[in-house]
Amino acid sequence: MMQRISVIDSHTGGEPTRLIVSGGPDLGDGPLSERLARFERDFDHYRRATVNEPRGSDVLVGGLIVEPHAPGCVCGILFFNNVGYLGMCGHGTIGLVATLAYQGKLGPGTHQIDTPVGVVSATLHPDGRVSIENVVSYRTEKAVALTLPSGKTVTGDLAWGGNWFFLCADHGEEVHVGNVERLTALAWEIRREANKTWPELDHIELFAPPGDPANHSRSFVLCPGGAYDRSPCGTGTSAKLACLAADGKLAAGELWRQESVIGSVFEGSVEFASPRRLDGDPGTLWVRLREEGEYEGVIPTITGRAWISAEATLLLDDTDPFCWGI
Ligand code: PYC
Repeated sequence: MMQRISVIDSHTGGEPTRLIVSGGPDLGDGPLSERLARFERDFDHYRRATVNEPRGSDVLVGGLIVEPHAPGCVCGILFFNNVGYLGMCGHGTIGLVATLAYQGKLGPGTHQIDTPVGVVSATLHPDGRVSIENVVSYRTEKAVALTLPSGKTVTGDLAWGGNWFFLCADHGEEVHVGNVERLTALAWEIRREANKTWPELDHIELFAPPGDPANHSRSFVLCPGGAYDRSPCGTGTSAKLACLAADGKLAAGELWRQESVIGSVFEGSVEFASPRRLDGDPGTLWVRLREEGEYEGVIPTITGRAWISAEATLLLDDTDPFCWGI
C-alpha cells in the first residue's frame, strides 16, 4: 500500500521548514497543546517519516497545519523536528505564512495563528516580509555560571521565547560558519551541564559581535536534535530581546538586528507586558504597558522572510523497511 503526504518546503534565512498540507494524521479537535500530546503519543511515525532520513535530514523543521481551536485564528500549527516537538517556531511561522500566501489562503495583513503555547499574530507585508508577534517572553535566570567537564566556565541567562534557551556570550569561540563543529561541540557540552539543573532547556545560543556593522549581534543556535539553526532563530531572538530588555539595554519599540551564523538577519523589537487579573475576565491576562517600569515579560515582534523551495508528495510504501524514517 502506498500512502501519500503532501508537503510544501520553504526556508527562512536559510533554515528549512517542511509543512504537511495534506495526508497528515487526524488528531481530532481540542486545544493545540492536547493535539500535540496526541501527535506525540499516537502518531510520532508521521514526524519521523516527514523530517528524518531518508526523506529529510537533521536540519529540517516540520509542521502539521491543523484546524485552529482558539477563535479568530486562520489555522493552527504543530511544529516538530528530528527528535521531537517544538512549542513554537519563529522561522517556521514565517515559513507557514509564506506557504499559506503561496497557496492563496491569505494575503497581506495581520493573521492569528494557534500554537500549543498560545496564539501568535503574523503580519504579511506587501514586500513578502513577515512579522511575528510572538508569545510573551521572559528571563528566569541571569548570569548563571556553568563549569563544563572540559574545565571551562561559561556564564549565561536562561530565558523563554516560545522555547527554552541558555544564552551565552563569554564562550571564547569565533561565531562563523567555518567554526560550526567547534560551536556545536561546545553548545552540547553547555546543554548537558545546564540540563542537570534545567531539564526543560533544549536550545543553546552563543553570541558574538555581528559580521555586518548594520546589525547588533551574531548568534549560533544549537537546536534540540543537534543541528544548528541557519536562521537567527525566531524564538531564540525573542529570548535575547527579553534579556536585553531586562538589562535595560532595549527600550520598547527599539530595533534589534540579529544576525545568524550564516549571516541571515531577523529584525526584532519588544513591547512590555505584565500579567494582570482584569475585572470580569476569568483568568490572568498579559497586558501591554506603555512605560518600561514594572513589567515581567516582553511581547517580541520578529521580522524575516521565507522563500518557497519545493512542493512535493512524500510516498510511504509499506514494504519499505525505512518507510517511517530512520
Ligand atoms: O525560529 O524559533 C525558531 C526556531 C526554533 C528552532 C529552529 N528555529
